[in-house]
Amino acid sequence: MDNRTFTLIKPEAVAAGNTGKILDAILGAGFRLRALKMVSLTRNRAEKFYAVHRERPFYEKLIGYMTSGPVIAAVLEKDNAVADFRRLAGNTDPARAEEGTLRRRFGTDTRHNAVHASDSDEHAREEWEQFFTETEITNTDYSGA
Ligand code: FUP
Repeated sequence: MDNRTFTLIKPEAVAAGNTGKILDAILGAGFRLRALKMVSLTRNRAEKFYAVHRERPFYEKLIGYMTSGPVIAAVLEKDNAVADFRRLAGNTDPARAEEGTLRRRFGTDTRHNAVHASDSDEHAREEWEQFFTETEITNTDYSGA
């Protein structure tokens, strides 16, 4: 399905009280929320989520960070969801992200960069399936959020 993507609001953004502002920006950009939950990742779950980065030098610190506090997981829907949400998220490094992007507004450095943004339809599905069952993802059409 090419109109859905997956995001995590990362621990520093949740801890700083920016969850509401980030969700507001996401909704304001035209995304609909299809599923939402707060989760404290175990090491096992974080390792599975970031398995593709296992050999990278930043991996251990990334896992430590992503298990340091609760995250907010969400399935987002919009035409062209994956690409449009990556644009809204901005560059991996908040200092290089465009003005107005979520990472520029709420991130502090490349690890503490406020949000995850799936990089393909296939990965988006693999990622949301780690957080939501099919029945937890709503298909109902409704106005507003
Ligand atoms: P992105 O797709 O923009 O999230 O970027 P990557 O897939 O390259 O990186 C995934 C996550 O790894 C980033 F969100 C944060 C972390 N990371 C680091 O901690 N250090 C780095 O140098 C690069 C990435």
